[in-house]
Amino acid sequence: MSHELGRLEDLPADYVQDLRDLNLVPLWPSLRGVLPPHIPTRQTKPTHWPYKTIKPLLLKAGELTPIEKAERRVLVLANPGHGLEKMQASAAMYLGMQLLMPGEWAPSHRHTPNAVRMIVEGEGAYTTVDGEKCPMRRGDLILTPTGLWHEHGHDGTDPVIWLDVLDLPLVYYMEASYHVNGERQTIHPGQSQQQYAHGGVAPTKVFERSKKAYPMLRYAWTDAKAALEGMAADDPALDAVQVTYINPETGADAENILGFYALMLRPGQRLRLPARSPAQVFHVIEGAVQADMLDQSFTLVEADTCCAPGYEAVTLTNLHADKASFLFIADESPLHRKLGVYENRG
Ligand code: 1HN
Repeated sequence: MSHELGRLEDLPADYVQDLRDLNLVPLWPSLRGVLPPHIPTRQTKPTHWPYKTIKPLLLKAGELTPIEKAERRVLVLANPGHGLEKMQASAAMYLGMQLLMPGEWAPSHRHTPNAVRMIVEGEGAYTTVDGEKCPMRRGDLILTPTGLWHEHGHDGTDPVIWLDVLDLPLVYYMEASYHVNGERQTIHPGQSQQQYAHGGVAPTKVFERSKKAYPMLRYAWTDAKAALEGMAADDPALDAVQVTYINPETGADAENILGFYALMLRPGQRLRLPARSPAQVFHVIEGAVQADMLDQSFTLVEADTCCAPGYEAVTLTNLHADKASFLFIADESPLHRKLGVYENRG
């Protein structure tokens, strides 16, 4: 049952002022606002950021602002529902397209928010995370989890562009966001990805497993794509051909707050994702996909990105009738599950 509650205007102005002078506020005029019936108020609006509109403006930023003046040369994909200046794609997710030009260097730092990079375009760049040099190739996912040093370099000949996904809005809201600048990292040999290159078996030192909280830092697209194609071929009846990027030591999500997935849509496939509480981001790695949510329909081509608010179903349609399309998905599921607010409403 929902009663009409008293409004602020129903109270004597001098009473409200007396409260305010003592840093007090009556709850009942705002109760329905903070606790709406049945479904949360979501500022996250379905939003589409076409890559072809971003790329020229990002290249222009490369001319206008030298890397030394930017540290990270990024155009932020901001959700207008939150207000552009908030630099949020959703309540917990930040998205940005970052440009590194040949020969440029983005110096080493570490910070409390967790980041991942999904490589969009270009060859020859690399990011060094916790001393591991991770080559950046199209579709690769590279982790830079909380607290780990990271820096970017580029030995190639053409611009490199990637999509950054961070839990910055949440960590900032928690008043827990800060960074520390560092020295150029000493690169140690080895690729964590080689340690975990085969599913179902994990490296075992005598009596000891990896003590690293984040044992695998680079997830090559060639491997994720091969896993999806293998699943699809093995089980033609499987409708959601999807993998989750996990920590290969624990099987948990790769990072603590945001979840990362790759989804394959078979030729012409239409897939309805149920209404679940976390907001989601979709980015086309290969192919073309129509994304329908609420009253919006986005046509996503390669390298396009869009976001969907939580508690809404999303229908994805592969616009290619003769070949598969592949999406990278980021969402707030790990956060919702850990906090106990995760819901699947079907
Ligand atoms: C950051 O450290 C990077 O290291 C990119 O490339 C984007 C956005 C907000 C805060 C830190 C990077 C970022 C960021």
